[in-house]
Amino acid sequence: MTLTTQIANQHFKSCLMNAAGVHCQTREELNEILDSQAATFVTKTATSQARKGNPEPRYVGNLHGSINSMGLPNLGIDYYLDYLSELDRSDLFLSVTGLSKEEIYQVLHKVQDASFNGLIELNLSCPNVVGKPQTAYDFELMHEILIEVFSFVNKPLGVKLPPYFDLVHFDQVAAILNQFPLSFVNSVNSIGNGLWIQDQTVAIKPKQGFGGIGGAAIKATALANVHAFYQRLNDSIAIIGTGGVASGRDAFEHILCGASMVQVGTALMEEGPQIFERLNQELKAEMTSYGYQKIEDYRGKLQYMEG
Ligand code: HRO
Repeated sequence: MTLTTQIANQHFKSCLMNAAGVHCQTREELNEILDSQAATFVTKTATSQARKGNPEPRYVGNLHGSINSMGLPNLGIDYYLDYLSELDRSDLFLSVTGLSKEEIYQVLHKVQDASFNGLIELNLSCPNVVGKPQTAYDFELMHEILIEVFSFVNKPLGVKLPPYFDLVHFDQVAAILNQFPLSFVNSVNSIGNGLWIQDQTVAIKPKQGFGGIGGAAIKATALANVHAFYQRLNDSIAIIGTGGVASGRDAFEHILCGASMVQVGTALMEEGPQIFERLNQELKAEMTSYGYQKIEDYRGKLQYMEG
């Protein structure tokens, strides 16, 4: 029985890791993920300069779901590149973005020129920056950005996408993504701009309470996105499944839908890095119950009803 998996020629001892934004802002938090039974880590999404993010409270969660409007708090791209160059490992993920396309290019030029030799996750789907739309909902802009990015980045790079809800949108997005040598696509980021209400008041302060929804509440949407892209993307583009993973069974379903790696956000926030020990054990138990020995025995083999 093994949970090993592969993305962009990198081998991982497990298929479970953190989702960007959760337990990954400082080197102390990232070290704790490395010390856990997670396969690897992805950093908090880094921008060209450090950011404090939005006013608090900006996250509320439980095991049923979460809402956040963090506003991209991070220590800046230089911090993460320094830390990653000390680690000098090719199996770590660095998440990056910018508040404009120019900033995205600036950050990625730095990453391309640095000694970093891991995987780049380009976040095109942050829902929480005041006045900034989610890039990946503007298909023309996403296309333009990917043309420029692949003109100078030759390190393994994938994109973090927001959830889509219409089958035509999956067709349109996949048609764009298939034009590029992407190493992976990560579906999904939080569902943008939900509202949580406690008593008579919004649960978080920024943006009058509007924020990204995560956790169990979004599992169905996440699975649909993973499978829709699995059906449409070139085989060379791996899929990372993110959304609503709090048990081994949840991870099993993401893999059945086509995910090669599964990320954990809200449940990691609630339980801490020891969650990976439980999830690895539960996923193995789920696989045993179906007679599967490895991820590739069932990845993407979701069954449909006849007729
Ligand atoms: O920092 C955030 O507010 C944030 C980001 Cl960048 C993201 O990609 N997804 C999310 O739910 N929150």
